[in-house]
Amino acid sequence: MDLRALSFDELAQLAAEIREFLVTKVSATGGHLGPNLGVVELTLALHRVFDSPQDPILWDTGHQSYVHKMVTGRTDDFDTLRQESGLSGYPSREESEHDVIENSHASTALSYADGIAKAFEVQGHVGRHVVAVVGDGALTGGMTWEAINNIAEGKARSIVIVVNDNERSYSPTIGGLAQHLATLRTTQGYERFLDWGKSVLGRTPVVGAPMYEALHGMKKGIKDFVAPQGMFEDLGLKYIGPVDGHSLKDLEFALERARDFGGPVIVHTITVKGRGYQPAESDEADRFHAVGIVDPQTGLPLKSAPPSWTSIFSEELVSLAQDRPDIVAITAAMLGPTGLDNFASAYPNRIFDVGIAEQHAVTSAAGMAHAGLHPVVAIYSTFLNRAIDQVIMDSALHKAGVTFVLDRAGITGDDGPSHNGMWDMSLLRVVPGLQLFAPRDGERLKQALSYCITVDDGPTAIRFPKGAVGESVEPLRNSLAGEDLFGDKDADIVIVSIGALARSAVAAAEVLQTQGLRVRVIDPIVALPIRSQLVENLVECKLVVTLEDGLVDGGIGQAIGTELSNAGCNAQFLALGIPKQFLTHKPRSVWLTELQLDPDGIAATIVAKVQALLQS
Ligand SMILES: Cc1ncc(C[n+]2csc(CCOP(=O)(O)OP(=O)(O)O)c2C)c(N)n1
Repeated sequence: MDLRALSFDELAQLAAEIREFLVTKVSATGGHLGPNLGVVELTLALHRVFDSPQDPILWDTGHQSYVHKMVTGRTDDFDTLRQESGLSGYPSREESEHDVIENSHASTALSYADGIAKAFEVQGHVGRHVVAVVGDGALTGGMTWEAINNIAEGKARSIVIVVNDNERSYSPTIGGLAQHLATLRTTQGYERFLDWGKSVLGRTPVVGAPMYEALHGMKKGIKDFVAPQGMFEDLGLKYIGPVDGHSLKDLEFALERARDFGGPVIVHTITVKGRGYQPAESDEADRFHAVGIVDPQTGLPLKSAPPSWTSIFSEELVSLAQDRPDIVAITAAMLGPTGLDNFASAYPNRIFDVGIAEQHAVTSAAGMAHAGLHPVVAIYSTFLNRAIDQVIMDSALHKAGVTFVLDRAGITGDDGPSHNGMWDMSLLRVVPGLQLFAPRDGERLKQALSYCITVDDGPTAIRFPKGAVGESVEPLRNSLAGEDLFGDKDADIVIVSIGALARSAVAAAEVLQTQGLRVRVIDPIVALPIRSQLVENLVECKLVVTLEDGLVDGGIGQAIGTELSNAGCNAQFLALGIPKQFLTHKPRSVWLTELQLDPDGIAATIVAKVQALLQS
């Protein structure tokens, strides 16, 4: 569709149709509904003013790129959104030349844009621009400020930064920056800019004297007609706004000026998350940031959710903290999704939302531990990746009693490669003194949490997957190895199951038993450090199989294998888990089957190993 051929009235009509389309499609598949409803006009304006892909448009985080997908030829694919082989929920370079970054970890777009703009300069690509759209939430991440510091230097002249300010991350965006944006929003500069914009637009369809004056005015000092106290200006960046992010005219006017300015510019747009969809607009919790399958009329889930790992953690922490006033909780802008909302309601003075700032969260927690608190940092496993240095240096080296609770660990599936929490165990394995628990069920999660909050001389971590927690897997007996879940103590084959795949390990053992193999399943309970009793308990068996919902490379299984070999154990060894590859979006259950981490797959791999051993 040629967006540039449409009148503003036609565009308004198109925007309404896009919203209706999004509600219909996303309510059927699940996805980031609220953020995308908020950027309909912004996306249309960007694609009219800039020439993607010649002018790359980078979506920070990328969860708000649905409309961009629609206007770049992917409307027909929305029935498959986030489904196996279907449309990705984030930009995807495989899908389109209009998609540039697909990492979906927040706050990276400005650095990417800085690099692209510098490359344009070096290569002499005159006239090309790079646009980075960054939310007020993503703007709280440290990388954006490292980027702004560089962009303000002026060597990346073709950058246009669009701040999509909807006052929200999931919950309202916090911190001094959010307050500053609020100040900018409420200055009279907003009205003055718009009035000025309208009058100039009215007179100037294309270029001409008034346009010259406008540009001249801009170069002379945007401060004359925008918020006078703009921090961005003080940092050396031109600032345009605030602009009504639902007015196509105002947006285009501002974006054209930014495009033609000749240096890095920030355009501050004000949008409403969930715009035009009443259930989202009136949802104070998160404005439908991300939804499952919902009734499009009411926005209510079609199925009630069974108890999740998150909800078990959420309730248990509230209960444990009752008698422990030193327990505090930290979230990096994910209060609801990590289950800390209950803690926040129960102990409003003991919750800290630090913004999308995982590195800061970890080091701030270490500071709190130093001063006598016991912080519980609840974070998605995948987002801990960027704070590993802080875990090692600020937390472990300082023997800080901090508990990390890693939700969405292992394969998450639907959100694609960036959201699988498959690195945490390999990364945490190298942290001196850190104790890690990968509970197999809700009961073990509670036990791990009540232990971890007593550890005050080093970091502890608990990791668990996304979704329903399911029934507990009761132990057969305690053993030196941990807890036995299946089989005799002197079985030939031992499956050491780390974490939430325990049920599958037991089911696989049942299959193997029917085939005449003698199998024992144990849960070591403590994933890290590898306990010597576990190793001693395994040295006599013939085949040790480790199973984990994490990367095989450098994982807990390989750590156990190394310890066994150091102990002179002659047992054969097999480590099962996630191979070192980026897993595209498809349901967790499908991936587990494909990677042979479901009961039949585990059993088949073990049978193949046994057959190979018998033949050798
Ligand atoms: C490093 C990192 N931490 C946390 C998240 C989870 N997350 C996804 S979107 C989001 C909020 C983003 O807010 P904002 O940038 O304002 O975009 P909006 O959804 O409001 O448009 C968060 C915290 C993430 N993607 N990356």
